[in-house]
Amino acid sequence: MRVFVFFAAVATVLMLHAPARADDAAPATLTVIGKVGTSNRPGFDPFRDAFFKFHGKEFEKAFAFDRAALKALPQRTVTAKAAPWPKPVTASGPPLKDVLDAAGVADDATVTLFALDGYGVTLSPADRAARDWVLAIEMDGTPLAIGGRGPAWLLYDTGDGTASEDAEAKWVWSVFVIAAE
Ligand SMILES: Nc1nc2c(c(=O)[nH]1)N[C@H]1C(S)=C(S)[C@@H](COP(=O)(O)O)O[C@H]1N2
Ligand SMILES: [Mo]
Repeated sequence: MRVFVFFAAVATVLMLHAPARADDAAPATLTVIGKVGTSNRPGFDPFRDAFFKFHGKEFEKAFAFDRAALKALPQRTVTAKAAPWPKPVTASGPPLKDVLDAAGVADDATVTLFALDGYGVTLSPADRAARDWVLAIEMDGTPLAIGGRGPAWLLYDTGDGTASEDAEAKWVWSVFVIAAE
């Protein structure tokens, strides 16, 4: 009897800690591909990875983040303003560096951030180090949506100033994949 109670207790604890079923899991919203240090998903598959295929993004190694994983990283809030915008934006999310570190991307890697529309911006190691780049996932406390500027928006703080057109061109919205090489 005592043995039974013991095993019942162990079974209960195991059930409470069971991982979420696959259909409860959140989808990846941002994937780092190429020269990552750790993979947490299988390599490119032309059938499963239809949208990566559409964009010609094939890879062996990749590290995928769902929103919770991005929120679990340190968060920064930036104020940014570009000339054509109606008002300054308050946006928050993890620093680009923390995202790349979590994926095991080396500091001397060049990265290109690609958006859903195919727009891409390449940052050399020097470009990466020159700014406190943030991958915003919220604006004014509201999650950035697909169809808006989500899933992620590359920005940096401009304080009271206004970004130049060159700077604004680097602020990629709707980022979903980062290629490291
Ligand atoms: N995904 C994506 N991000 C982008 C662009 C784009 O075409 N697609 N254009 C860039 C350029 S050149 C500018 S000027 C701004 C324009 O959009 P916004 O000022 O509304 O952010 O976004 C930048 N980020
Ligand atoms: Mo632009």
